[in-house]
Amino acid sequence: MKSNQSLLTPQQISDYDRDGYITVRGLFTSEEAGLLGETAHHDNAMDKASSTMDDGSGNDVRLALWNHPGDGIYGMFARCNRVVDSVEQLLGGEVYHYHSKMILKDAKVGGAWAWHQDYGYWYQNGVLYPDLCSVMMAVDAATPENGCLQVMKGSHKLGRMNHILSGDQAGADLERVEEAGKRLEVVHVTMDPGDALFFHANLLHASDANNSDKSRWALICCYNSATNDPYKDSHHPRYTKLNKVADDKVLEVGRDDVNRSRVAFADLVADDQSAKSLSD
Ligand SMILES: O=C(O)CCC(=O)C(=O)O
Repeated sequence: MKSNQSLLTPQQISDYDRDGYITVRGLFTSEEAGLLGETAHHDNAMDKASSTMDDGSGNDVRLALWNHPGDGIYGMFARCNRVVDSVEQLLGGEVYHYHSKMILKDAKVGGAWAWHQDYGYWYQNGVLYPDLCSVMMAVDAATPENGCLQVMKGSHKLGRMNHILSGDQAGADLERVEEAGKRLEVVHVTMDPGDALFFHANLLHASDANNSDKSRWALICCYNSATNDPYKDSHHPRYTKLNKVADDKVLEVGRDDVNRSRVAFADLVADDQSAKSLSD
């Protein structure tokens, strides 16, 4: 794949504007996706840095989060042209890496995520506009059985909703979620490794617990527009130039046993002020 090519078609961009998300099948090859999965599933540092929250029904919502993409395989996925150029097309200009996270939804115990908008959290961080985009990259196949992501199509146009803390998680105002659900289609986003979902910061999304015997891990890289630099410091970075890498770096670094895990994980969730500040 050549660097700097315009990846998304005008149709994909208008679908994103209308629905708040697009799915790009096979954005990564099976070898690239396989290296990501193999690295992640054997990554002791990531396992140790992960945080677990109760989903309110006794299941574990587990994730590892880091603010700077690094030079390892996760960083190559987060910084490669095919992802970042696409996000820049969707947001209409330069973006920077806001953070990345690995969602470690394990077989049998992986917890549910309540309906929420990411901007419901990020609003607390001094981010003025909802000009952010997340890219969810499937590490394992995601199906309704193992708790794939669900999105409410077109809900990014509802504007930011109030988010209310319930247990460890902040969810969008349930009355409004219910009303939105009567009007908007809920889509189960099934994905294969290598597929990517690009979604708007105000898109309502949720997922069910994983009662199956298959894990459902996913890498989610989040980007903020360079023009939307937060007006105050928070636990996620203000504008920091993102150094893009050529697409073939994903394979090059992924095949390099020594270098592929080079990322500094941050245990940010345990003291994540975004959710807590919602209870004030
Ligand atoms: O992966 C999931 O099931 C949900 C993740 C999510 O909603 C998030 O990280 O904001």
